[in-house]
Amino acid sequence: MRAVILGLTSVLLGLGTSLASAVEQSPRPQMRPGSGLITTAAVVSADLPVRSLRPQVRPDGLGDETVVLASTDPGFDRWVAGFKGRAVAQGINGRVFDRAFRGVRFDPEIVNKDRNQSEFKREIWDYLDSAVSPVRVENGQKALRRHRRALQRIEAHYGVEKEVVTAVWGMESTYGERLGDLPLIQSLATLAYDGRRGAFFEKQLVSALRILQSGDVTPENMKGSWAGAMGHTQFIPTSYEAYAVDFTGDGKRDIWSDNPTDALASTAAYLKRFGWTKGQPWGVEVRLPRGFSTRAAKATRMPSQWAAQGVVGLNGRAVPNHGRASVYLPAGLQGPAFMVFDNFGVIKRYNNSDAYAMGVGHLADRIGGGRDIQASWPRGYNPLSFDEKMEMQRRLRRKGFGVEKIDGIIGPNTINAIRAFQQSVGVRADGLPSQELLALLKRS
Ligand SMILES: [Ca+2]
Repeated sequence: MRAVILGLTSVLLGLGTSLASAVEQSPRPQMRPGSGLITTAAVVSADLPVRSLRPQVRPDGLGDETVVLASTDPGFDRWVAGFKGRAVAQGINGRVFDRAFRGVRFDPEIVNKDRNQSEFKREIWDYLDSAVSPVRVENGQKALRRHRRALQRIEAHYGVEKEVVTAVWGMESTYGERLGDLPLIQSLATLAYDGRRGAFFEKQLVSALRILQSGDVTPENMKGSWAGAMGHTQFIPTSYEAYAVDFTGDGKRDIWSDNPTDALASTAAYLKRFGWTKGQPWGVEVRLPRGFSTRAAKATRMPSQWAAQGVVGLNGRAVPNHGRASVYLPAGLQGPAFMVFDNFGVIKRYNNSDAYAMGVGHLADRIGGGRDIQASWPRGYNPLSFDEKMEMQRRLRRKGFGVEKIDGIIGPNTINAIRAFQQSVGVRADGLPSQELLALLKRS
């Protein structure tokens, strides 16, 4: 997947140019179909989802009159008039349409976000450092405690572990902190009119209007990311229609509410629908025998068959029989290895990326008290601890290299600041958050 930069510190997963049919079955818009098992770091870095870090708050403020006036676009107004006919032909009530489009304008900011998706290369270890940061694990444990009763009921009903549902929540909206606050109809209408993937967004827009027509949510409360993903676990409208559930029993599938119950249940329903097996891990870290090849990893075998080939758990014994599995080498043969089961593929139905699936799976494990990945990543440098990363960010900021947020997360803004600092002192501008860098910051 392509990662994109929006704003200074935040990175998100953009929309791809090829929206495969898989998109229709995925709760949120995706870039492109997955490329199967990733076996080298070089491939991995181009295929990482970093969308969960995306910014949701627009600095300019929606509803600001100057923004609205500046974005008036006669072509857009004509398009809306034409689209109304198509929407009504698909069963949308004219009054529902008019109410939904009240005050809706073409939003050039949305188009900017869609078009200016800068590439941001990210290694798997950097991705996991932030996707499964100590803060996110701790906040996940707190969120689970806070919503334990609802999550337990959801687990009992759908057979999806509360830790897994919580982990998706953490990845998608930082446990409800970042739902996206852009008016959905305006974002989708802008993207449908803009036309780069007009057919896809027009379909989402009609779906969004049907949701309004159903009375689940008002136009004022129907908010989302710039790309149309909505609520605590970021469903796009067609996925909402197909999979969202009312779990609170008030007759509304409210995935936007402060109460995340409907959204969390909808996520569990989605995972269940795509074959989640309760009790089966996403994956288990394993040891590989000497001479193991990346080609061998792609085979699908039972754990006992893998054990016969020398692929065993970290305890040296065969991995318990959780069903058929392949071997996932997120950073090639030099990094950690995992035996991954069918549930790994189920998580990928949420976002078709191996790295995302591993992020969700590992975050769920850690929320449940599981241990960190044991083998080390082939980073090629001596990494900093989480606290050291924050110290590095503080030191960069103090020296005038614009770090937006002291959060221990290495995003494009921090990497740019590292590079600028490195250039200023005449060392190679590799942008790596290494022990060497921190030492240099302390010295200079
Ligand atoms: Ca409800």
